Amino acid sequence: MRRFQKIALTLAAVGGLLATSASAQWPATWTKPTQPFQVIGNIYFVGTEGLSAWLITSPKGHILIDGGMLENAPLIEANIKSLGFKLSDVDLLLNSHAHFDHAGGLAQLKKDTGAILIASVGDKWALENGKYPGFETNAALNFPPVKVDQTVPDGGTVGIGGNILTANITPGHTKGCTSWTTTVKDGGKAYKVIFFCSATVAANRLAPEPQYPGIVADYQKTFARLPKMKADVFLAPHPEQMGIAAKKAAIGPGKPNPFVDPGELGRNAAALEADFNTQLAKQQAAK
Ligand code: 4NZ
Ligand code: ZN
Repeated sequence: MRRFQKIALTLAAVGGLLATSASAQWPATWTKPTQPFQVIGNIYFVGTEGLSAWLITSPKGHILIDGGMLENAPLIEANIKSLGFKLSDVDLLLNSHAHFDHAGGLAQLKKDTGAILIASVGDKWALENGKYPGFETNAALNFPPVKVDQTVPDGGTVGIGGNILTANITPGHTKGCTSWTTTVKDGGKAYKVIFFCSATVAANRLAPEPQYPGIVADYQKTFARLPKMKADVFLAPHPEQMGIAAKKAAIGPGKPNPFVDPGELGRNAAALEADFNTQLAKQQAAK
């Protein structure tokens, strides 16, 4: 297994995950296997302990959202198979955003499933070049490039069988950050689901030299939009961002599905916006 060794990051902060301006290593949870499980209806968690990957199944073919790190591809594949699904039935790959920790496994997954990849226009370059825009020369952030077969605009839909997903471009964390939304049926009821892209500042430079032109306005646009979006089920790219451990522990026959929480998107959006404003002020003061 290839491991990312200690790398020197001259970054202000990396989403609170990594050390500041010091050598840092990706959290061990990101590549740590964990049991896949049914989240709600035909949606399954197939990621690792620290990086989400989502399988949406149908008799006509399955959709897989995110590939984790490069090392995660075999773990995701094993999870899909252990749930009783076939890799060859995965026909569509999607991505929350084009960072090494969510897109690194996509090239391998594409090869092994034969699926096509549909992604946003804004993230196409990063996916096809395997680079972190704005940190192009930092090899530790590279990942295997993967061809985007088709692009989707904001509001565009993709799907297989009865599973239709809408691409909501919520830019900032990346230029083409895509929050996919869909409706899922469970126990005779329909629930709105968001596969949230992310809106953390993480390692992004906001000022004085922005990570990409227009990044601050993009985050602000996203924070204006998120409160208007409604979701009964909030699914995040990092499992701990959605309190997955507590939810998993609360799953049980006859109990309400713990993943149904119509307030979760709004609470996250407010916290993320507050953090963004703090980081922006800090970065502006540092110039
Ligand atoms: S992320 C870095 N995708 O927000 C950047 O969890 C962004 C993330 C993780 C790590 N980085 O630059 O080291
Ligand atoms: Zn990211």
